[in-house]
Amino acid sequence: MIDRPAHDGRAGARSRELFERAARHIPGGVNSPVRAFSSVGGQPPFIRRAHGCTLETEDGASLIDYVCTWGPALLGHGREEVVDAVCEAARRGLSFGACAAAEGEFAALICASVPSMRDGMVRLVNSGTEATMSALRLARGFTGKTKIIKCDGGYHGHADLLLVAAGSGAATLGIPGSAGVPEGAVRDTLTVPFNDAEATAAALTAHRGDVAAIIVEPIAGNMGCIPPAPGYLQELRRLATEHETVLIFDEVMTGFRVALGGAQERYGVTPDLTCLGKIVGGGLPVGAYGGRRDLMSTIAPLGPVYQAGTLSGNPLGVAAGLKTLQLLIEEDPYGSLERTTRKLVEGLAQASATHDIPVQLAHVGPMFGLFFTARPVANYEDAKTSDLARFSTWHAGMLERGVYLAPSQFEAGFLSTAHDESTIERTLAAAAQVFENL
Ligand code: KE4
Repeated sequence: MIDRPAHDGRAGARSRELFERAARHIPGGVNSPVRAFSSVGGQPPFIRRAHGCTLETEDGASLIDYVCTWGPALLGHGREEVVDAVCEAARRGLSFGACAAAEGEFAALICASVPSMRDGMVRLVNSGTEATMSALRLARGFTGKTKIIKCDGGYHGHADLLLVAAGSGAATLGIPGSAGVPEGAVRDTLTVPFNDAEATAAALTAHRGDVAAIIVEPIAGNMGCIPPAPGYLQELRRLATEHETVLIFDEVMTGFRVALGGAQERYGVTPDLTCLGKIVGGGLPVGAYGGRRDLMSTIAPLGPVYQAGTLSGNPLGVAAGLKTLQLLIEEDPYGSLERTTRKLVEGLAQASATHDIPVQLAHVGPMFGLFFTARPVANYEDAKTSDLARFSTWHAGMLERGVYLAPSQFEAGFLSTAHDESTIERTLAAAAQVFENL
């Protein structure tokens, strides 16, 4: 093992060996592409253990984690009450494939917490992808319409109909954004810029009477972190109602993160359907979609829209999600999370300004974004003006100083309740050094 500081998170000999071994049998050595560090260079450190806001790597480094397993670890890694709940459930059986009491309890608590589900229903699935895929099928089945509108740069999982390249104009038909996605699968998917209600209105007008759904991340978290412009979400709500189009908030990332009731609670805009993932499973594979009772009553076995899943609502995911939700309700950490994140973001702004590094910073609750550009960032086009080479140097510099950031400019950063004052101070000390050398 080369002599390196205990906090140096770059892949050492052990991680490199494990990466080489993984790559023999797993495409790219990873089970999800972004983990390969392709867009920032270098190799990923392998994680041996995670606790609180700390990751321990196989090379013995201890890192401050701002990925939080892409959002789920809002209560920190390995929160004892959640682990205990999962272990207790596991001892009763890993999966029944049959009805169990905790599912109804969990569904009731989700519906009580998420405004769009308050008088409605929710269906548990196993990932955010399943949640959005199912919600869109439901919107099409309920309305009998075929087109869907999404935002350029919005990511809603990897279902074919959502893997669409950005449309050149608001009303252009979708073109595949991935090999293996046939033209027909995206022909009815329209893309518009985020934060552009006019373009959305134009797409609805161009396809009047045939747009089943608008699906949007209410806070864009897959092009960095971009908050909604004032009035944007309210206008989408008005347009969807006017056109009898289902408004779907993809809150897989923002759900239970930016408020207990997600972005829809924070901004006071209630969609017709909401997709959840990440935190709803407390770190286990759980997704969910739900909302208006008339819509959800169209789902099998009540109605003609089919959706199913062997492990949907399984006892372990329900145990983790239910306990996580109960703790969030009991502890209400949102004020503290807001203050801690603001301290981080303000500190980063100050450090970058000290070294004349043009950055755009944004945060909503405990999710934040940093772009290396002088141009204000309101949508994906703006985000793409970020200096990606500079981002890579930033990412590597922070990793070398013990701070583990998402390995892509187009991802958001996440805090947990385990990030405390000293965590932020250590992060800002590292950032000052990296900005100085950028
Ligand atoms: P999953 O199928 O990965 O559980 O969820 C898909 C999804 C849906 N909607 C939103 C807003 C999402 O952010 C995601 C997944 N997010 C990515 C990171 N931005 C997960 C990380 C990964 O792909 O490895």
